[in-house]
Amino acid sequence: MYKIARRETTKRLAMLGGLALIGFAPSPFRLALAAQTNNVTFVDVATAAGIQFRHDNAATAEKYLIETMGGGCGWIDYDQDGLFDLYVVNSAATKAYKPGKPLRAALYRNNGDGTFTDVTERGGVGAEGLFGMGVAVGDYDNDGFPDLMVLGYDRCILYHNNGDGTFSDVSKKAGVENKGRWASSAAWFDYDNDSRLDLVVANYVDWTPETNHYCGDKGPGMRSYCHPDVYHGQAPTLYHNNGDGTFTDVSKSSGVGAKPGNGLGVVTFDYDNDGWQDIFIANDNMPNFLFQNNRDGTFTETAYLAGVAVSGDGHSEAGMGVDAADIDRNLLSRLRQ
Ligand SMILES: [Ca+2]
Ligand SMILES: [Ca+2]
Ligand SMILES: [Ca+2]
Ligand SMILES: [Ca+2]
Repeated sequence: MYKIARRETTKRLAMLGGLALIGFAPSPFRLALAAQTNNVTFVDVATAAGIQFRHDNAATAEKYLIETMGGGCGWIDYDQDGLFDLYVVNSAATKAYKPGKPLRAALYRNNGDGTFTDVTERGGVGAEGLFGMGVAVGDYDNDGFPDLMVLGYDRCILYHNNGDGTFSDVSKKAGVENKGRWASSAAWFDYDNDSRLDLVVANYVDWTPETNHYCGDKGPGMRSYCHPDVYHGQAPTLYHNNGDGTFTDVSKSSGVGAKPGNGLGVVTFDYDNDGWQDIFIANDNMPNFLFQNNRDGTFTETAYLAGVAVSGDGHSEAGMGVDAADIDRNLLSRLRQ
């Protein structure tokens, strides 16, 4: 037995919540709801905490599609002192964009007193030259120190945590460069229950600088970014952890890479409670993927059967992120896109 929340329902609830909080159409009921629920506030302490990082969107008049994406970030307790440290991802120079100084990602060590120290250089995790899209944290070699998988356009970087404050780029040796694909996000999970983390990567579209179409009206300042439908989608990648520091690309044999998607978000969870991890991929403007784990190294794509491929009225949605959680504590996960 399984149960997945209808995304339309959750989306409407989210919209209702948003309306209440920002005071749109402020009925007395909504204002009362806001007064009850809006009792948590946040203060931006980034500057005071010593986090100086600024993401560069690398925007140009050429309107490269990769310029439309943010970099993402992740918490990682890389030195295992019990305090979460912060890794933030950046873009890079392109054929059309030449920044004044080289761009890099950043690792900030949590000092435990509300401040952070930039330890990128010592850590060796700057990812210079990578047009980054996101990061996934996981201890793939079970040595007790979490490692960094940095997603990016045309390639990815796997940084192995050496346990002494430094990391090594092992992408090539590990076989997870994801070369030639536009990786937008990824998740570490153990799909074959061998206690070693495997990796699923959501890929976006086959855009390249050489195939950068002109979209929008002709004329100075009239060019716009293209819709992703202008390009072909890319299938997700599934890497199996061989247990010796290397991975095997099992996208084809597992069925996960059987058809192209426009993946921007991925979450792994056991949606049918059979003890085997399944995969959901949020696709941009095309039906989503739900890969049911067949417990034999293969997956079956069941998004339509499970009711999570398209919206309630049958339209594809602009899926750009997804999470799963047991929000009503009935031990069944619900999807939120
Ligand atoms: Ca730490
Ligand atoms: Ca590790
Ligand atoms: Ca595994
Ligand atoms: Ca399952």
